[in-house]
Amino acid sequence: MHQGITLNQFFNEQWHQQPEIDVDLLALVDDMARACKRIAHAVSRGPLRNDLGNAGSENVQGEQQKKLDLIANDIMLRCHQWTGRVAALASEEMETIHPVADAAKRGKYLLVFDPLDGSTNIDVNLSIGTIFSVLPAPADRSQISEQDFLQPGRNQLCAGYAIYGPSTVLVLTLRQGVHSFVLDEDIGEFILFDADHRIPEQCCEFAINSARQRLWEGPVQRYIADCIAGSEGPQRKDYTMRWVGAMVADAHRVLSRGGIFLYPRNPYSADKPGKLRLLYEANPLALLVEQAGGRATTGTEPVLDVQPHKLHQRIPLILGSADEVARVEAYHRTDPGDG
Ligand code: AFP
Repeated sequence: MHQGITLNQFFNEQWHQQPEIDVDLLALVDDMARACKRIAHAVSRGPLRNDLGNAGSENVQGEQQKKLDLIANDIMLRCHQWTGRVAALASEEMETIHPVADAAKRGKYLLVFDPLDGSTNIDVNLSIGTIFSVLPAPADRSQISEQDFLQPGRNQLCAGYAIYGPSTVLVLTLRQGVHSFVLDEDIGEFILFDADHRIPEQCCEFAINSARQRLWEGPVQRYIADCIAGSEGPQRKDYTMRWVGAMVADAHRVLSRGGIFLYPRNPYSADKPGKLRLLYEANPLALLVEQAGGRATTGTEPVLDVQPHKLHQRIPLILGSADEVARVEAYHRTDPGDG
């Protein structure tokens, strides 16, 4: 696929090659591109519009909401709820699901998203992003419930993220490969720059918040210790560590050049087994990584196989280069102890 074409041209060409791709899903991708352009603009203007800092409210997770969290959430609602393609939306920033008001305009997709991941990075001008996942809506859309969203990640029809960094980049999959587009602000178009991306199978870079080491489960303790032992240790190679503090940024680096991202299970907290949310953080990134040839696991099972039981459910997440994630899974199999 040739570089330099627009998002619409790219998917139009894909549709001619694979007519089974639903044109309504392609239209939803176009809606999403529009929403991400608007969020990118709002984020870049944040300091100039006094939109930094806390909004004075908390989300369902009990976390302080940033003004830009709510602005981004509002943009996502305004770009998707009138299109007739979405039956209902769900967001990290909304406690309950948001069915499209006019039942007659409820489309065949459910959209679940984190409108602005990495909120604590906003005020210090570090990379943040929007993460989204598209699920099939039920045939009968007259009564949409939270239960309709509780589908395993393997059901996702589309997943992706926009990362607001030196450039605004949109990375997405419709289950036929992972494709990346960069926003050309001069013309307001996302331009293809990496089609059918493959994540390197080998890596020597891990991403984990080492300040929480005391809370990691045993296999992750041992894996990270062995990485730190470097070429003298069992991994027989030296590693480096990176931690941005916004999963979308850490995952983008891992997807782009290889590596492994870990936000492991906390065996000391039954109600919060991990920090990251399954439906709108772990599942979309897991689908992207698997589509690019990588792996995504809880430590003991593929993330995409997990059956959700509540909308804002948290999950341990380990994803990245296939060989490295498989190594961590082996640590869980050979010595699963929690201590
Ligand atoms: P915020 O959106 O509150 O900044 O949290 C971001 C996040 O959910 C995820 O994007 C990061 O990888 C993770 O939290 C960072 O968690 P720590 O602050 O514990 O390192």
